[in-house]
This record gives sequence, structure tokens and C-alpha cells, in this order.
Amino acid sequence: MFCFQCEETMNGTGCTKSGMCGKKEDVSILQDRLIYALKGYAFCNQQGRKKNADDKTFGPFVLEALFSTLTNVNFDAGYFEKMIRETIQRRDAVCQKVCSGACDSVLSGVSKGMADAATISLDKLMTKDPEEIGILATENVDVRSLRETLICGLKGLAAYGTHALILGSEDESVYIFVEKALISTMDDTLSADQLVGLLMECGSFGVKVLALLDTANTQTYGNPVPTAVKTGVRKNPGILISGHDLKDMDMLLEQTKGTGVDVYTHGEMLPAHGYPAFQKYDHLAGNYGNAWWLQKEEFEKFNGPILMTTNCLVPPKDTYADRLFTTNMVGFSDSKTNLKLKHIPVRVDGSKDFSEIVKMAQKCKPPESLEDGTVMTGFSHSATLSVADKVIAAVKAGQIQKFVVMAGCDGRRKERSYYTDFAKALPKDTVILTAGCAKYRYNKLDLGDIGGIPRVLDAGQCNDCYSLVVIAMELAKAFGLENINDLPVVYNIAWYEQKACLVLLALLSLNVQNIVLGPTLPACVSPNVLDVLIKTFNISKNSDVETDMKRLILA
Ligand code: FSO
Ligand code: SF4
Repeated sequence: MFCFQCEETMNGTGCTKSGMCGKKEDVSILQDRLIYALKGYAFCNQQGRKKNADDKTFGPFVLEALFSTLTNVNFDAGYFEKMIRETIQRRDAVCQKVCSGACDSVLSGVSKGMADAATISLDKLMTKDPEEIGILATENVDVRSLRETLICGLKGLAAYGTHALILGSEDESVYIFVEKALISTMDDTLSADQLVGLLMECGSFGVKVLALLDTANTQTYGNPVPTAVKTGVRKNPGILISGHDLKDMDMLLEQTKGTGVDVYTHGEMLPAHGYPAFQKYDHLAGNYGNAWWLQKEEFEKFNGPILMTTNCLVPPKDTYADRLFTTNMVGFSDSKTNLKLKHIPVRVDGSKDFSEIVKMAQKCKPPESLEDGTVMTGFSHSATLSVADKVIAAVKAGQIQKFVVMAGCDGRRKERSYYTDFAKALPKDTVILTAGCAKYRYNKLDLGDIGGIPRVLDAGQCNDCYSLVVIAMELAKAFGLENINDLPVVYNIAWYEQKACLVLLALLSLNVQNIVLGPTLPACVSPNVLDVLIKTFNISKNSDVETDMKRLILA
């Protein structure tokens, strides 16, 4: 196996025997086979599109498939075998309509790899040498870097697109781009400049999809409002819901009404508390625990069932595995221990039956207390911009010197204490804008406020990064600036997985300059590609708190 898609990758270069995330070699290779099959399917579907003979459900299927290969989503070999089979069936059905078996004319002139992906049989694909279909099959390091950065961006795009789609929002142009981009990763005729152009296009589609998701979330559940969320526990048994899927949150709250069971959010579900539609439920008790990587300790103490709606799942300990449920494209099985997590399927009408989880919760002990305080969330663009006058006045009066975007992911690395230290060391006239689970490194610190404006404004999940873009753009307008780089906004972003890669590409597509990224730079970015990013966007890796404070705040 070879996987270098996340920040945790072995030695900063690539996981080769098994994943630092817990992904086993068999699953990693199956994921490579699935991506290979998707490229072939994309090629055939593009041919079909020219003749209006494309698969009309190509987009949703490909988004789900790509999302499932994102870090910490699915560890179930059986799931990937099924998805590979279905991809080949779908590809062959389109091929039949377009070529009726005579593919040669369509395939003339395409790369050998592309022709193979478009025609390979299921049996051959499943037995093909993994090295011929995986990341290292592209020999040129820079081409590989550009192709794989694009694949990472597509996985992020797929994740956000899937969330929007679950709420009924989609955009055909996104599917057409995903199709084109998948094909481009097999096109040997593309220049490095053309591949860089595709990365920027991916970023632009990222902005589009994040906007689509923002509208879907707020139209369905209302505009989030600033909310103090309890971090302690009550006396009832509870269900813990983790991940990003708000529709699951909605259905779970509805199905637990009057059952004597409380619902707690975990990790990236914390911002759900800000939505008016969820605030009406008295049994939405609070947020339990911290960012995803602490789940082994925290899930053990929760005592009740836990529902994983998306990333980030950590291979579970025996002590709570029987209380852990997956849904959507999340999955886990281990052939050695025969452990397979229970999965809640979606019905054809989009609903789900959580009664098994509720019944289990009713027999469980209440959660053990981890802490007892409050944490703020709900500073979406609408909430933050509703006090825009106050914010602008504070900037003009010199009370706010700078906004520091510290969005992104949290992770296990020790070096991530840097983000806590950086937040603590920031001058008192700075405001942190955040989204994503990176916030857990500083959202429980008492950083105070500036004239009633809290010094940490949590816009929500990484899914809500669009809020930060809207806030920046509206502030630029209010200050009469044409270039958002002229705003008193600096970026010190933490990344872990591919959704963060997409958000980064989205920011670059908006020409955001001088981004500081950490705790490492993505392994998929080769030295030459990094050079291009430095020259075009002046992007850099974070350093130590003192140095970064000097260059970001005091410069
Ligand atoms: Fe965190 Fe995980 Fe949202 Fe990422 S939960 S690390 S960017 O997957 O998803 O912020
Ligand atoms: Fe390694 Fe990250 Fe890939 Fe897991 S997702 S195998 S940790 S690079």
C-alpha cells in the first residue's frame, strides 16, 4: 500500500505497511482500486454525456464513493468491494449505451492507463498489481503531486457535496467538474500549468459547494445564533452523536423525544447547538468531550451508544465497540477480530430508524462527567455580520488590531499544542475566527472579549468555512477594499485531512495570500509544486509561536 493523503502519514512521506490512522493494507489497496474504477467510469460517463447517454446518478454515486475513501471514514473491506463492483457495473452500462462494445474509436488517443481503467474487467481489476493502479504508478514526482493534490481536493469536494445533497441541494456543474478532474489525473498530455489550473478550478468549485451547503443548512435548520453550550452531563442516559451530518442530528432528536434519553454532541457536531431548529429540543443536553482523536478515552466514559455520522472514526476499543454505530458512508470491520460495527441504513425516502440505538441507551448508565462548563458556538456569517457595525467600529477605533483565521482540523500530534500556545500568546486586541475541530485547542480558554465581541468566534464545523469567506468579503466591502488581502486578517490554519485540502484550495482560488499552514505541509506536495505555491501565494509552514507571532501579528 501507499497512502499519503493525511497529515499523520508515516514519517511525513507515506504509509506503506498499514495506516497511522488504523487503515489496514487490504482496505487501502481496495480504496486505490475503487479510485481507479471511478476514473474509468468518469471517462465512459463523459463519453455518454456527449450523446445524452450518461448515467444520471453518476454524480451522487461518485461523491459517496470518494467521500468513503477520505481519512477516518470507512475501514470496511466489504464496503469497498461492493462499491468497486457497482462502479464497474455502472461503467459497463454506460459503455454499452455509448459504444455497444466497440470502444476502440473512443479510446484511440487516450493514455494507456485511461484505456485500461475504462475497459478493465472486475476480476482483472481485483487482481491487478496494486503498484500499477496506486499513487506511485505516476512516476514523475511533480505530476504525481499535482494529480494527488487534485484527488485530495476532490475527496473534500465530495464530502461537502454529499452533505448538501443529503439536504436536497446539488449542482450538476460540480458533477461535471468531478468527472473531468478524475479523467485529468490519467491524462498524460496535460502540462503542469494545466494541472495547477485544475487545482484552482477545484478550489473554485469548493467555494461553490460550501456556499451550496451553507444555504442548505441554514434554509433547513435556520441561521445559527451565538450559543453557550454546556459541557457537563445530566442524570439521564445519553446518546452521543459525532461527525458532521445535521440531518442525522435532526432525525435523532426527533426520535429520542420523550424517551428519557438525552442527546449529546461530540467533536464536529458541537456547532449543531447553534441552530434554532435544534434548540427547541430540551433533551439536547450539551457537548461531550473534545476533538475526534480523543474518542477512545471519551467514548469509554460516555457509557451510552455513540453514532458516527461521518469522519472522524478511530478504530474502536473493545470496551465500547458494541455501543458504537455507523451510518452514511462510515463503516468499520476487522477480519482478524471479526468485529463489525453496527450500521444504520438509510431508507429510500431518506429517513432512518434509530430505535435500536434508543433502546440500547435506555438500558445504559448516564455518561461520566468529563468537565462542567460552557463553550460558545454559533458565530455564523449571519450572526457575526449582524454585529458588523460594532466590529467595524472596533477596528476603526483600534480596539481590534487583527482577525486571525485559525480554522481547520485538530489531530494527535504533540506539536499541535502550538495552537493552544499561539491562541494564548495572541495580543488582547486580536480576534480568532475559527471553524472545524481545530478550535478544540483553544475554545475552552478564557480569552475574554473586546467590547462584547468574544475573542474566539466559532463559525461552526469545517463544513461552515464558507462563513469565514463571507465574513472576510463583507468586511472588505465595508472597508471599501477591493482586495481581501488588504484586510486586517491573517491565516494560521491547521490541517489533518482532505476536507482541509479542499478548503485550502478554495482560499487559494480566492487569491488569499500569506497563509501559514501546519503542523506539517501535505506530503503530496512535492518541492517543485510547493515552490509554485510559495511564488504564487506566499504560503508557508508554521514555525514556533514567537516567530509566527512576529510575522503574522506584529509585522
Ligand atoms: Fe475535524 Fe475530522 Fe471537520 Fe476534518 S472532524 S478533522 S477537516 O475530518 O472534518 O474538522
Ligand atoms: Fe496514512 Fe493518513 Fe493514509 Fe491513514 S489516511 S493510511 S494515516 S496517509
